[in-house]
Amino acid sequence: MDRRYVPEPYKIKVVEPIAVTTRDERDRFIAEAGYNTFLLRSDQCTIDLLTDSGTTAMSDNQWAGMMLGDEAYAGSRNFLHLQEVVRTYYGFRHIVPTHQGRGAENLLSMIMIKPGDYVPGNMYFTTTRAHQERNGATFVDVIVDEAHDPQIELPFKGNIDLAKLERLIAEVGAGRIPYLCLAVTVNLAGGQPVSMANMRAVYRLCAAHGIKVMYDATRCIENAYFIKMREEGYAEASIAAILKEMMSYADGCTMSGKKDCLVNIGGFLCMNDDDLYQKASELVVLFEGMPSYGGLAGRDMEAMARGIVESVDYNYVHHRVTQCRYLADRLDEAGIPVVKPTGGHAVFIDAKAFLPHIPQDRFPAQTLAAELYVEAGVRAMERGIVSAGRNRETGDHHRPKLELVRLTIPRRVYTYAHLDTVAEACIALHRRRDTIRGLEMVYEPKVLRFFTARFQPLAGPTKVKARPTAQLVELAG
Ligand code: PLI
Repeated sequence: MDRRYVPEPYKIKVVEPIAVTTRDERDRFIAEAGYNTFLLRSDQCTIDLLTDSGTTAMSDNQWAGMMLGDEAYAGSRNFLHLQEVVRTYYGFRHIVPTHQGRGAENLLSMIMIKPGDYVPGNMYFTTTRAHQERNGATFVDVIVDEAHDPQIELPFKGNIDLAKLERLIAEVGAGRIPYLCLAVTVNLAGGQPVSMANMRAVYRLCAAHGIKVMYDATRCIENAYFIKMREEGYAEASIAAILKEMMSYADGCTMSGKKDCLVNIGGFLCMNDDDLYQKASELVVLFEGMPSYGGLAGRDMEAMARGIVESVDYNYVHHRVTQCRYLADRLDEAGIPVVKPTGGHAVFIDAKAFLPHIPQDRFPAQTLAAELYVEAGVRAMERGIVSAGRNRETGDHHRPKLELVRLTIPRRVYTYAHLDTVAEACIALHRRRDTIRGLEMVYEPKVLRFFTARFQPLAGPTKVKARPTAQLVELAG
């Protein structure tokens, strides 16, 4: 194997068989699932790249920790361990465990947002924005423009555009911006990182206006790795030191532990402010559980505490990000359009460029994900118009510039040979891309529709129905 790609820094102790299916079976399974990969059964998938969320293989040390769960209703020793580890590595004073990331988003949004507020952020994330909107805020995207272009290669495409942020503050007033939500890395931009310089500048600007900065820390370890590799002055710094500095430019964070804390379930909300903590610990009782378990078993908190310690190991994160680059390189060499540069948790195929004959209302990324499943049993995820949902005011689809299929690499689960299988399936699809037609949506849930929407193949050749002008402009662009 090419030595540009480091071998796995672990050996396999437990194995789980994966499904082997025929093409006819997969044709049937995807039709039964309404052409939505979220609705496939796991045992119908050969290689499951739906998400890196909760799909991590835990270490022997984490499993050993599971046996030390203290399942007391209050004051579990595993909570105290988790609290100590979070304080050590993330540096925040207070931690409220939650069952997963969106539990923390719910608490944060309820505590901080008033109807009519604005929450700026570096590109939306589905659950994060849904909680902000549910509490009456308008999300405002203040990411750099380049993040919306899949082909521009920049080291820190997740950065906030300070001019956009200043403009928003001038327009609506700092009093209507309870906090800024900074995601490290930016999932929907392709796993793009934010530079330390940008974090520092954003924090200073917000502090000057009395606006709090809350991180979505979900993939902060991958962000720290990119800072080490790409930002001047950090090559010699440890991942732990970079992480601590990153967090010093925030007032708190939400965390989906299911990603960079290397666990199958869990999350937390952190903050330094005593008053905010008081409110969070009152509210968590209503939605999650006591402030010392927040919806988690003691054993889950122990696994998360141990996972956090493992996550700052350079060898772990170096291999993880290298796996993503390996798959992206194989696709890129074959002429398949992928988002550049490759991010930290996934490879994103540009479905608009892959299937230019399918208009956005015919769901090119949804179509491509369904076809990839039929081709080789590889399950990917749509991250385009379906995930973006609808505008609350106009009822029209949000039409994101990025129409992507995400091949998400679970942590410590697959080998390079699995990734070769994925690459070969994508290449086969690319060769027959002209034969691929779009889909139409036949069932649309009101909230977070991508999870359970159902589709069917278009009968004839792809036709664009008459649409309002705004939509045509977007498609033309
Ligand atoms: O899935 P949760 O509730 O633990 O976390 C929600 C969440 C918050 N922020 C970000 C950036 C995420 O990526 C995220 C969840 N992501 C999922 C499920 C994913 O497949 O990417």
